[in-house]
Parts: sequence; C-alpha cells; structure tokens
Amino acid sequence: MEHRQLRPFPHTFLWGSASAAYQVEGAWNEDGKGPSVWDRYTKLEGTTYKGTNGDVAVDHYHRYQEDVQLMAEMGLKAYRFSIAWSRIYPQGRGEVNEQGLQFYDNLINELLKHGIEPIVTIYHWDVPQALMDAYGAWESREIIKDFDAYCVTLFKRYGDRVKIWVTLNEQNVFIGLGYRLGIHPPGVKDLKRMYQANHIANLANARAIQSFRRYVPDGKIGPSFAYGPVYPYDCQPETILAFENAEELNNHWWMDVYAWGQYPSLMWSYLEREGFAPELADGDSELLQAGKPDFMGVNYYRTTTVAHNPLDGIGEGTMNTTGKKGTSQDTGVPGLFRTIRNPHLEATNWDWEIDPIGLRVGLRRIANRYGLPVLITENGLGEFDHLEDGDVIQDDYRIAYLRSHIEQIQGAISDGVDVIGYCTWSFTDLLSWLNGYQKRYGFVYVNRDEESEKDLRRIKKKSFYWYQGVIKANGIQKE
Ligand code: BGP
Repeated sequence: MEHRQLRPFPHTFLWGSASAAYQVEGAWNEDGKGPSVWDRYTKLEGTTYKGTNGDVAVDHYHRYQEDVQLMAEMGLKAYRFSIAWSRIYPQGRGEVNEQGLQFYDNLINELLKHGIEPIVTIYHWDVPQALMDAYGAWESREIIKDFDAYCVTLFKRYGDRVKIWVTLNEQNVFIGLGYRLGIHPPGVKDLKRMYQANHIANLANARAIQSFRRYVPDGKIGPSFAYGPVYPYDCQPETILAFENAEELNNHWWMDVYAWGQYPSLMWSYLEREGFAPELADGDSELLQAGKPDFMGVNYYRTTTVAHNPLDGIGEGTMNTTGKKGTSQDTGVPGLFRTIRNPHLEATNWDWEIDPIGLRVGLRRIANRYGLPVLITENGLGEFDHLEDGDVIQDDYRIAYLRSHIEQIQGAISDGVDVIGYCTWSFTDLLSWLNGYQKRYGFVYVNRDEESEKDLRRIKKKSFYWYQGVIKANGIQKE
C-alpha cells in the first residue's frame, strides 16, 4: 500500500531495546547461580567462535546501574531483558535462590525509577544444566511443571511491577539449532526428537500463559518468534509451491500453535508420513487451546527466499559465524524447498540479507492471519565496529539499517497493523552466541574482544544519539 499520509506512531509506542541474560550478565557462578546448558556447552571444544563464552560477557550483573543510567540518558521507554532460570532455581527446581531474585528486583526497580518499562523474557535459551542431566530438559514432559513453577515464582515476585512478559524466546531457533543442526545445546541432530521437544515446549508455553492469567491478570504475555518471512524466488508455479511449503514448515508450524492452539494440517500430514510428527497425549490439545497469547512477539532480522528442491535435492548447509562474507551455504528440505540468495538484497558480513520491507511483510502477514497485535522484540544489525581515537564509533550503517526498518514499521502501522513497540537488538554490545564479541549490535560499545576483557568500558556510538532523537520525536524526523 502507498499512503498519501502516514499514520504517526501511537503515543504509547514502546521505543525499546533488548538483551538476554547469558549474553550480557556474566557472573556465571556468583551469588548462588547454578550452571545452565550454555555454561557447559560453550566450554566444549569447537562449539563457539574462538571458544568465547558468557562467563564475564559484558559484566552487566555488576554494572547494571551504569547501563540503566545510559538507557535513561537515551530516553528509552522499554527495556527487554531475560531472567536466568538457574539464578532463580540453581537446580532448575526445588530450592529457590533469594540472591538471584534480588538481582532482578534491583534491576526492575532501577528501570522503573527512570521511567523505563521492564519487559521480562522468562526463557532465553539457558535451561538449567541440572534439568538437562535429570531428564533431558525439553525432551521430557517433566519440564512443563518445573517451568510452570519457575514462572509462577516470577509472576508472584515481579507481577506487581512488570506488566509485559515474553514466555519463550525463539522456540523455533533453540529447538531447531539444538536438535536439527546440532549447533546449540544439546547438540543433537534428530528430527524425531526435535519435533517432540518442540511439542513439549509448546505445552510449557501454554501452561505458563494459563498461570499468568491467574497471577498477573492485568498484564500482557506472548512468545517471541524468530520470523523470517518467506519469498518465492520467481513466479514459476513450482516455486510458489516451495514458498508455501517453507512458510508453513518454518513459520506456521509455530505461530499457528501459539495463536490457535493447533498445528497446520498439511505440514502435520507431511511430518506424519516422514515419521517425525510429535506424539500427542490426552489433554494436549485442550492445553494448547487454553494458552493463547495477548500479542505475537517478533524477532526480525531477514527474509528467506526459496525455490523448488527435489527429493534428492540439498539439505542442511553451514552458517557463517566468522564474519567472512560469502561463507554461508544454502540449505533446504528435500522435496519441500531450498533457500537461495535474493539477488535484490544486500547482505551483512555474516550473510544476513538486509530487507526492511520484509519486516513490513511479516507484520502484515501476522495481522492478517492471526489478528494479534505485534511487539517487535528484536531487530538490529550485527556488524564490525571500529573504535576510533577519542572514543568515537561512527556506525552510520547501523543508523541506516534501523532507520529503514522503522520507516517500514510506520508503513505497517499505516496499513493497519497494531504494533505495540520496537525493541532493537541490542542496547549495549554483547556476546553473540556462536559469533563471539566481534559481531556487535549495540548503541553502546563495550570495550572488550574475544582475546581480552580489557576494561569493559561503555562508549556511546553515533547510533546512540540518533535513536535518542527518534524516541524524542516519536518516530523518524524528516530531514
Ligand atoms: C536472536 C537471538 C538473540 C541474538 C540475535 C542475534 O536469534 O534471540 O539472542 O543473539 O538473534 O543473533 P546472532 O547473535 O547470532 O547474530
């Protein structure tokens, strides 16, 4: 749609930024925290870029006041952060760790003191190692009650002050990379196990939402989905079929369950035929139906372009985790679709195609299909930054990226999509799970790299001042 006049951003629009516990906190074994699967996984040979881990990360655990001060200076309206499950329950269940609860109390209070809305992600990939050891974490239905108990502890403790909650961050990613590609914990490559673990995560998500209604009746809750809207490579009818296959398998498989409590039927029969469909137990459908979200959280980085892939076609390829442009490979599901580079789009040094209009396409598809409001829980540019003399970082490329995406959000709002807020990824630089510290996303540079923690000094980038202006103007100002 082209508009004669764009709708302004609503006055309540949440201009925010996001992070995750493992990527910022550090203090991995302090104040009673138990190990998470990431504490273990990153110590295994060859799992991450140059062996990096989050033992210290950017030391947010000890520097949260300074970080919140910078958020306040910027004028941030919302800050999305995650809680480390094993800080609250070091063993995943059983005894609660008061010091862990206290840390997030302090953080929440500090944010509220500065008028910043806290958005809490309950789970951002760091399941307690104890639960992995005890029953294989997401592969056992036991996790549903343990996750619920953890959620209820959080709802009771913080529900008076935190009104916006995210259940699971990118279930499609932690399950897909954990059980299909085997490059996240637990490092398994087994599709049967993947779809079963995913089903259990769906049940845990729904149960948590049910409990939420009881404990935080005036709050809002939803999952964060990593949405890569799919494009057909061209208009050959067989490409359109491939496009539909990919949108259904990659996206509807998750979002339909969140929004409607049911799996898409064609993909269900495909997976059943392949022997990968999850096993349903009595009461599962009822539970999924009972845990509907208030919004769809969307993490958007790029679109996926696909073409036909025959039964003997390509399967999994490797990802670029080094920043050497052009080193990632196309991937596919034989018989369904294969990815292919979109010749109309530029890509980052990590081969992520830059596509602001794709965000608008995704927002429109969600609004049309599910009729839910959308909270953009992540969007941002991971790039090399250069610290110049005098503590200057001129990240004009990041400003261009964010500006173009914000323009398309306003386009989507003008099209009629209800967008609640926009959390950029990220506020400070942080650890990128598989890519080390050189792939930077923040408005605030953190002076460390893979080799050394240096002084972990915070330095405002050019984009810091730019986003400050956007927030002040409640949108992009015309030059
Ligand atoms: C999302 C995750 C974030 C963050 C971001 C950037 O998938 O939710 O935690 O890491 O992607 O990804 P990366 O760090 O791989 O560049």
